[in-house]
Amino acid sequence: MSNKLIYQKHLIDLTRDDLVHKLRETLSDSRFKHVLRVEKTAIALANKYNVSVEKASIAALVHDYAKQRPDEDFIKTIKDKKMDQDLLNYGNAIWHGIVGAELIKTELGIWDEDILNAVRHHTTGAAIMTTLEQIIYMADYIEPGRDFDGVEQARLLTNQNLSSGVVFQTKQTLEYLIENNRSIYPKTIETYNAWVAK
Ligand code: DGI
Ligand code: FE
Ligand code: FE
Repeated sequence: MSNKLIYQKHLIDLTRDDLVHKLRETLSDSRFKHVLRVEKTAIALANKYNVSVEKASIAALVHDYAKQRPDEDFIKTIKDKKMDQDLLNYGNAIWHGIVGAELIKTELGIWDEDILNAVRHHTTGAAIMTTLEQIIYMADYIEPGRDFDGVEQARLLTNQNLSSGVVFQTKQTLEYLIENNRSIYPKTIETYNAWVAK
Protein backbone atom coordinates (compact mmCIF):
# COMPACT_ATOMS: atom_id res chain seq x y z
CA MET A 1 0.00 0.00 0.00
CA SER A 2 2.47 2.60 1.17
CA ASN A 3 5.05 1.67 -1.47
CA LYS A 4 2.54 2.58 -4.19
CA LEU A 5 1.86 5.95 -2.62
CA ILE A 6 2.69 8.70 -5.10
CA TYR A 7 3.39 12.11 -3.61
CA GLN A 8 1.68 14.96 -5.45
CA LYS A 9 4.71 17.25 -4.90
CA HIS A 10 2.81 20.04 -3.14
CA LEU A 11 4.05 19.05 0.34
CA ILE A 12 7.59 17.91 -0.46
CA ASP A 13 9.64 18.12 -3.64
CA LEU A 14 10.81 14.50 -3.38
CA THR A 15 9.26 11.16 -4.30
CA ARG A 16 8.50 8.81 -1.42
CA ASP A 17 11.42 6.63 -2.62
CA ASP A 18 13.80 9.62 -2.51
CA LEU A 19 12.65 10.49 1.01
CA VAL A 20 12.97 6.89 2.19
CA HIS A 21 16.51 6.66 0.75
CA LYS A 22 17.50 9.89 2.46
CA LEU A 23 16.19 8.58 5.79
CA ARG A 24 17.97 5.25 5.33
CA GLU A 25 21.26 7.19 5.04
CA THR A 26 20.45 9.53 7.96
CA LEU A 27 19.10 7.13 10.57
CA SER A 28 20.39 3.99 12.27
CA ASP A 29 18.94 0.75 10.94
CA SER A 30 16.68 0.23 13.97
CA ARG A 31 15.45 3.85 13.89
CA PHE A 32 14.82 3.60 10.14
CA LYS A 33 12.75 0.44 10.60
CA HIS A 34 10.78 2.12 13.42
CA VAL A 35 10.01 5.03 11.10
CA LEU A 36 8.68 2.69 8.40
CA ARG A 37 6.44 0.93 10.97
CA VAL A 38 5.16 4.30 12.20
CA GLU A 39 4.36 5.20 8.57
CA LYS A 40 2.40 2.00 8.04
CA THR A 41 0.47 2.54 11.28
CA ALA A 42 -0.16 6.21 10.48
CA ILE A 43 -1.46 5.41 6.98
CA ALA A 44 -3.94 2.90 8.42
CA LEU A 45 -5.14 5.52 10.94
CA ALA A 46 -5.33 8.19 8.21
CA ASN A 47 -7.61 5.94 6.17
CA LYS A 48 -9.72 5.22 9.22
CA TYR A 49 -10.00 8.82 10.40
CA ASN A 50 -10.21 10.51 6.97
CA VAL A 51 -6.90 12.34 6.92
CA SER A 52 -4.65 12.81 3.86
CA VAL A 53 -2.63 9.61 3.47
CA GLU A 54 0.16 11.60 1.82
CA LYS A 55 0.43 13.93 4.83
CA ALA A 56 0.38 10.97 7.21
CA SER A 57 3.11 9.21 5.23
CA ILE A 58 5.39 12.26 5.10
CA ALA A 59 4.84 13.23 8.75
CA ALA A 60 5.47 9.66 9.94
CA LEU A 61 8.60 9.22 7.81
CA VAL A 62 10.18 12.47 9.07
CA HIS A 63 8.94 12.47 12.68
CA ASP A 64 12.30 11.25 14.09
CA TYR A 65 14.43 12.85 11.33
CA ALA A 66 16.57 14.73 13.86
CA LYS A 67 16.75 12.00 16.52
CA GLN A 68 20.42 11.21 15.90
CA ARG A 69 21.74 14.73 15.58
CA PRO A 70 24.38 15.93 18.05
CA ASP A 71 23.20 18.23 20.86
CA GLU A 72 25.20 21.13 19.34
CA ASP A 73 22.93 21.18 16.27
CA PHE A 74 19.85 21.62 18.46
CA ILE A 75 21.46 24.19 20.76
CA LYS A 76 22.58 26.23 17.74
CA THR A 77 19.09 26.08 16.20
CA ILE A 78 17.40 27.09 19.49
CA LYS A 79 19.70 30.14 19.65
CA ASP A 80 19.70 31.05 15.94
CA LYS A 81 15.90 30.80 15.60
CA LYS A 82 15.36 32.52 18.98
CA MET A 83 13.22 29.63 20.15
CA ASP A 84 12.03 29.43 23.80
CA GLN A 85 15.30 29.43 25.76
CA ASP A 86 13.76 27.09 28.37
CA LEU A 87 14.33 24.39 25.75
CA LEU A 88 18.03 24.56 26.65
CA ASN A 89 17.17 22.94 30.01
CA TYR A 90 16.03 19.75 28.23
CA GLY A 91 17.68 17.28 25.90
CA ASN A 92 17.34 15.16 22.79
CA ALA A 93 14.04 13.58 23.89
CA ILE A 94 12.35 16.99 23.76
CA TRP A 95 14.51 18.62 21.07
CA HIS A 96 14.25 16.06 18.27
CA GLY A 97 10.60 16.92 17.59
CA ILE A 98 10.24 20.59 18.47
CA VAL A 99 13.64 21.72 17.23
CA GLY A 100 13.86 18.96 14.63
CA ALA A 101 10.89 20.54 12.81
CA GLU A 102 13.09 23.58 12.07
CA LEU A 103 15.75 21.34 10.49
CA ILE A 104 13.06 19.58 8.45
CA LYS A 105 12.02 22.88 6.88
CA THR A 106 15.43 23.84 5.60
CA GLU A 107 16.93 20.40 4.97
CA LEU A 108 13.94 18.54 3.52
CA GLY A 109 11.95 21.52 2.23
CA ILE A 110 8.76 20.65 4.10
CA TRP A 111 6.80 23.79 5.03
CA ASP A 112 3.29 22.42 5.66
CA GLU A 113 2.41 23.55 9.20
CA ASP A 114 0.17 20.55 9.88
CA ILE A 115 3.05 18.17 9.11
CA LEU A 116 5.52 20.34 11.05
CA ASN A 117 3.20 20.46 14.08
CA ALA A 118 2.78 16.69 13.94
CA VAL A 119 6.58 16.41 14.20
CA ARG A 120 6.83 19.14 16.88
CA HIS A 121 4.20 17.50 19.08
CA HIS A 122 4.87 13.81 18.53
CA THR A 123 6.74 13.37 21.86
CA THR A 124 4.88 15.70 24.24
CA GLY A 125 1.50 16.07 22.60
CA ALA A 126 -0.20 19.48 22.80
CA ALA A 127 -3.39 20.87 24.31
CA ILE A 128 -4.90 21.24 20.85
CA MET A 129 -3.94 18.75 18.14
CA THR A 130 -5.30 18.26 14.64
CA THR A 131 -6.34 14.75 13.63
CA LEU A 132 -3.00 14.37 11.81
CA GLU A 133 -1.09 15.39 14.95
CA GLN A 134 -3.07 12.87 17.02
CA ILE A 135 -2.38 10.17 14.42
CA ILE A 136 1.40 10.69 14.49
CA TYR A 137 1.39 10.92 18.32
CA MET A 138 -0.46 7.58 18.50
CA ALA A 139 1.26 5.79 15.59
CA ASP A 140 4.65 6.42 17.23
CA TYR A 141 3.31 4.87 20.44
CA ILE A 142 1.50 1.80 19.08
CA GLU A 143 3.58 0.82 16.02
CA PRO A 144 3.99 -2.98 15.89
CA GLY A 145 7.56 -2.88 17.23
CA ARG A 146 6.45 -1.37 20.53
CA ASP A 147 6.29 -3.80 23.42
CA PHE A 148 5.39 -2.40 26.84
CA ASP A 149 2.69 -3.00 29.42
CA GLY A 150 -0.49 -1.44 28.10
CA VAL A 151 0.44 -1.28 24.42
CA GLU A 152 -2.35 -3.70 23.45
CA GLN A 153 -4.88 -1.53 25.26
CA ALA A 154 -3.44 1.56 23.58
CA ARG A 155 -3.86 -0.11 20.15
CA LEU A 156 -7.43 -1.13 20.93
CA LEU A 157 -8.45 2.31 22.20
CA THR A 158 -6.79 4.11 19.28
CA ASN A 159 -8.64 1.98 16.77
CA GLN A 160 -11.96 2.52 18.53
CA ASN A 161 -11.59 6.24 19.12
CA LEU A 162 -8.48 8.28 18.32
CA SER A 163 -8.84 10.79 21.17
CA SER A 164 -9.23 8.04 23.77
CA GLY A 165 -5.85 6.74 22.60
CA VAL A 166 -4.39 10.22 23.10
CA VAL A 167 -5.82 10.36 26.64
CA PHE A 168 -4.36 6.93 27.42
CA GLN A 169 -0.87 7.68 26.14
CA THR A 170 -0.74 11.10 27.82
CA LYS A 171 -1.57 9.64 31.21
CA GLN A 172 0.78 6.65 30.82
CA THR A 173 3.70 8.83 29.73
CA LEU A 174 3.32 11.28 32.62
CA GLU A 175 3.14 8.36 35.08
CA TYR A 176 6.27 6.86 33.51
CA LEU A 177 8.20 10.13 33.71
CA ILE A 178 7.24 10.67 37.36
CA GLU A 179 8.02 7.06 38.24
CA ASN A 180 11.52 7.54 36.80
CA ASN A 181 12.17 10.99 38.31
CA ARG A 182 12.47 12.57 34.87
CA SER A 183 11.95 16.28 34.29
CA ILE A 184 8.57 17.12 32.81
CA TYR A 185 8.55 19.51 29.86
CA PRO A 186 5.75 22.08 30.43
CA LYS A 187 4.02 21.11 27.18
CA THR A 188 3.63 17.56 28.52
CA ILE A 189 1.70 19.01 31.48
CA GLU A 190 -0.38 21.20 29.17
CA THR A 191 -1.30 18.06 27.22
CA TYR A 192 -2.23 16.25 30.42
CA ASN A 193 -4.40 19.14 31.66
CA ALA A 194 -6.20 19.47 28.34
CA TRP A 195 -6.76 15.77 27.61
CA VAL A 196 -6.79 13.88 30.91
CA ALA A 197 -7.65 16.16 33.84
CA LYS A 198 -11.32 16.55 34.66
O1 DGI B 1 11.55 9.16 19.46
P1 DGI B 1 10.84 7.89 19.93
O2 DGI B 1 11.71 7.05 20.81
O3 DGI B 1 10.26 7.09 18.80
O4 DGI B 1 9.57 8.33 20.83
P2 DGI B 1 9.17 9.74 21.47
O5 DGI B 1 9.66 10.86 20.63
O6 DGI B 1 7.69 9.71 21.69
O7 DGI B 1 9.79 9.75 22.92
C1 DGI B 1 11.10 9.96 23.23
C2 DGI B 1 11.25 9.96 24.75
O8 DGI B 1 10.78 11.19 25.29
C3 DGI B 1 10.49 8.88 25.52
O9 DGI B 1 11.41 8.09 26.25
C4 DGI B 1 9.62 9.63 26.52
C5 DGI B 1 10.30 10.95 26.60
N1 DGI B 1 9.45 12.08 27.03
C6 DGI B 1 8.18 12.38 26.67
N2 DGI B 1 7.74 13.49 27.31
C7 DGI B 1 8.77 13.92 28.09
C8 DGI B 1 9.87 13.04 27.90
N3 DGI B 1 11.05 13.17 28.54
C9 DGI B 1 11.17 14.20 29.43
N4 DGI B 1 12.31 14.35 30.13
N5 DGI B 1 10.15 15.07 29.66
C10 DGI B 1 8.94 15.00 29.03
O10 DGI B 1 8.05 15.83 29.28
FE1 FE C 1 10.47 10.70 18.56
FE1 FE D 1 9.43 7.73 16.92
